[in-house]
This record gives sequence, structure tokens and C-alpha cells, in this order.
Amino acid sequence: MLAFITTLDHSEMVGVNPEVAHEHMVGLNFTHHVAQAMEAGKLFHIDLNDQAFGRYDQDFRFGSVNLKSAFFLVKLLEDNGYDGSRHFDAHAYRTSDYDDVKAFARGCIHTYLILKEKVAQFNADAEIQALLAEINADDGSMNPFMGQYSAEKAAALRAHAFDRAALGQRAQPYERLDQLTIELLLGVR
Ligand SMILES: [Mn+2]
Repeated sequence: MLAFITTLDHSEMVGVNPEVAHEHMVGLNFTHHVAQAMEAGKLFHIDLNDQAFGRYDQDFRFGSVNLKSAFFLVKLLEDNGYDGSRHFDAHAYRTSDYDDVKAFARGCIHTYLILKEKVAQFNADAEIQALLAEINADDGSMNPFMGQYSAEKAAALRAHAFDRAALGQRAQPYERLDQLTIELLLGVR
């Protein structure tokens, strides 16, 4: 859709409205796709709900299935100053009565706000931030290849000799980072 929009006569009028459930149905990473839409300046709206991977279009209460995915989605939106609607395209269980439907709606919003607080906690956690700094350490050697595409850059990248053994030696402590994230979400951190 992002590529298609660029072909329209009035592409500035058109953006996307991605939905958590639609991408989890087919096993995709929703957070990555929302990030791509944000980078393109095309995140015009968002449909927050939840969904088991590979099932029908369930439209469950936000955060009710995959808390970690919901957390990183809220983190993406909040860290990058998304100022559009937080829209919950979800519905309560068929068994819900009127009061339970209201509890469902409150639950969507409450979970979003709890995760927003967890994002602030994640960003202020010294141990988590130290792991991120280690993982994202950058010696600048790839800088010449960054930015806009050019044939020269592509050719230089192709000719670049990567030291596979040295790259493999670099610490990538994602297990430690993920466990701390889980402990934070479980409320024991
Ligand atoms: Mn849906």
C-alpha cells in the first residue's frame, strides 16, 4: 500500500490505517509495519486490538493475547510522538452483557495506559538501557553506505569485505534484554 500510494495523483491525501489483528492473522510483525508507515509519514490512523496468530479475524480486547507485541507497539507510538487517534477496533465476547461490554472498552484503554507507563519504566531502566547500548554499539564503519540509494554506494557495499568471524564475536545479549522486558511486564521489576 505504501508503494501504491506514491503512484496516486494526490498521494499527500492518502495514508494507511493498519490493524493489529489483520497482520497477526497472517503471522507478520505488526510493529515493524507500523514503523515503516511512520517513517513514510503515512500512519494516518491505527486500529488497536489483539489476535491469536493464524486464527480468524478475532478483534479481541487490546493486549489480551500477546502482551509483548502490544508493549512494543505502544513503545513505538509513544517514543516517536504519534499524535493521532488511539482507536480500538475490537469487540467484546459474544457472551458479554451491557456492563461487560463497557468493561471491555475500559480494558482496552486501561491496558494501553498501563503499557505506556511500562514504556517509561523501560526507557528509564539503567540495566535495560546498558544492554541496548551494547547491542546497538556502532563504530561508524557502515556510515558511508547509509542514507539515500546511489549506484556508487551499492557498488561499494557489494565490494566491502565483511569480517564474518569478528562480526560473530560481537555480543548480542538479546536473551538478557528479553528476559528483563518480560520481568518488567510481569511487574516484578
Ligand atoms: Mn479485524
